Amino acid sequence: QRQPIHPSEASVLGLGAMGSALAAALLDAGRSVTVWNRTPGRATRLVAHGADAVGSVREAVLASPVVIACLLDHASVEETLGPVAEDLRGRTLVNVTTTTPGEARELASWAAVHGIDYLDGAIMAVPSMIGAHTGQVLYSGSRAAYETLLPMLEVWATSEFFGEDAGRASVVDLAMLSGMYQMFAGFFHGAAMAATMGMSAAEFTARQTPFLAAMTEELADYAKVIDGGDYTVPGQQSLDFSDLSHLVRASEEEGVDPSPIAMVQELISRQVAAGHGSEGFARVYESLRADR
Ligand code: FVH
Repeated sequence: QRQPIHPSEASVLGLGAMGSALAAALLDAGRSVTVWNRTPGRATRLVAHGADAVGSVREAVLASPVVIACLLDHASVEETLGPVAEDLRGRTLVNVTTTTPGEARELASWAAVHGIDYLDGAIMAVPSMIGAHTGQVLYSGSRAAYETLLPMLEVWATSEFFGEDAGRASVVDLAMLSGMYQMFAGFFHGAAMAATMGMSAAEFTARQTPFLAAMTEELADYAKVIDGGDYTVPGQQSLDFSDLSHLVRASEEEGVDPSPIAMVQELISRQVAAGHGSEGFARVYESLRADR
């Protein structure tokens, strides 16, 4: 059976900051690329670089065996791809739009119904890191698609495959971002506290950065306790000792919203109230983990 001849190797849907970076990296690597964007006029630089710009999603889909969606969110992916489901049949869809795990699984099921090979991607990089190999893209979904496309995917960043459940890459991505944003929120709270005695955010940062860096050394020990499931192992800082109500009070006294630290104190209090005060601080994990 003769294979269909495609004018390009990959089509990129969505030419925002990230979609443009992905398309540019593919072109830099000598790949032929078709591009589409909802709002016209965003393809000029890519076209100068060798991309073929088309005016409809359907044309973009029909142009390549591999379709890469890099849109705003899950809703925009559904809105864009829904009308071209039958055109996607027999092609590979790589969706690097940020979605929740459930949304990724929903798209994978939709793709299966329409005979589309689905690979979900979670980009752990900013656009300037694409092609510079300083970032990572996590994948889950079709193993065959991942293995076949790996030489192309590696043009963007280091790739890692997390299994055939399409939601898994998103779980890892969002778990990493969750840790990061909560660290930032803690930093903002600390900066707001320091500001009440006239310390600039820059001054506070000079103190906070090395302190936080040193504290991240603790994470590996917490991980050992969590994975071992024994919060009574000697040498741990206890939950009773970790009571943070004075931090909450201090924040209130200084007129600073205590929300970030109050949230941590709430997690500690739940475990203390359940009778675990003498156990290690890592037991806070038990207030959070999924019951599976
Ligand atoms: N930029 C980054 O640093 C992060 C890094 C981690 C992963 N994200 C995710 O990548 C997706 C795209 O992000 P982006 O930075 O390219 O985002 P924008 O520059 O805002 O471009 C958005 C594109 O989506 C198009 N779009 C929006 N809504 C629709 C729609 N309803 N139908 C079709 N296309 C739509 C938009 O088109 P237009 O506004 O120019 O017409 C842009 O092409 C995202 O999931 C990040 O979380 C990037």
